[in-house]
Amino acid sequence: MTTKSFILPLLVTVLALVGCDDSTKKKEGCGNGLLDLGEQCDGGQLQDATCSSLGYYNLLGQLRCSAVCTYDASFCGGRCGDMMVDSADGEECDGVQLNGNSCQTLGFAGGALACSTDCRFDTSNCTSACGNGYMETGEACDDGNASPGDGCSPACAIEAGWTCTGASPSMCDPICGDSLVVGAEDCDGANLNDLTCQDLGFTGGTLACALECAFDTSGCDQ
Ligand SMILES: [Ca+2]
Ligand SMILES: [Ca+2]
Ligand SMILES: [Ca+2]
Repeated sequence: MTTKSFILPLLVTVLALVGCDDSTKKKEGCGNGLLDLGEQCDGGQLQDATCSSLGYYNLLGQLRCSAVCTYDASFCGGRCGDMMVDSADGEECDGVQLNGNSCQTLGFAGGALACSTDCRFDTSNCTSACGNGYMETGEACDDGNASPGDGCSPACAIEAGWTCTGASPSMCDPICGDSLVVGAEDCDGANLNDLTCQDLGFTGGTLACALECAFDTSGCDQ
């Protein structure tokens, strides 16, 4: 065996060992560019995750991998769940951050405002009180009482034939011209509230309704 023929196989063996050592080293540890157990990412290996797939708003942002092989979303903008209210991205709230709001600022009498998992206000535990004279969310009117027949129902809905202001308390007035006789109206259009001239003390004649929903007795006989 010549020296040359001895050295060549040795060199090949050494190179192979070095190569093997090198590839063994590459199989473990953060920074080897390969995804190892417990790593979210490594270098450019991001498991196909993007800012968007992780729920971030900045779709043009670039997801990166940190030095400790966790996702670095610092260029991804905000997301729902990061405890920051990203109003520009449509969030009303985020977690316990309610952006300075409460049930009261949203028009309810009281209760506990919460934030849903999609960063919208959850008003299910807010409370309103019909009849307190204060217009609240969920009420069409609140005239300060629980009486029916005055325009605002005991459930704070506007009754048929009435119109109510959105003030607190609501002021309700009959609608003259809707053919419904309510409140202080004598009549409305052709609806004479089932009354006649005789009912009103006249001997006869034809009862009519004036434009302002009061009786017109000019056609009644004395
Ligand atoms: Ca957020
Ligand atoms: Ca109320
Ligand atoms: Ca009417």
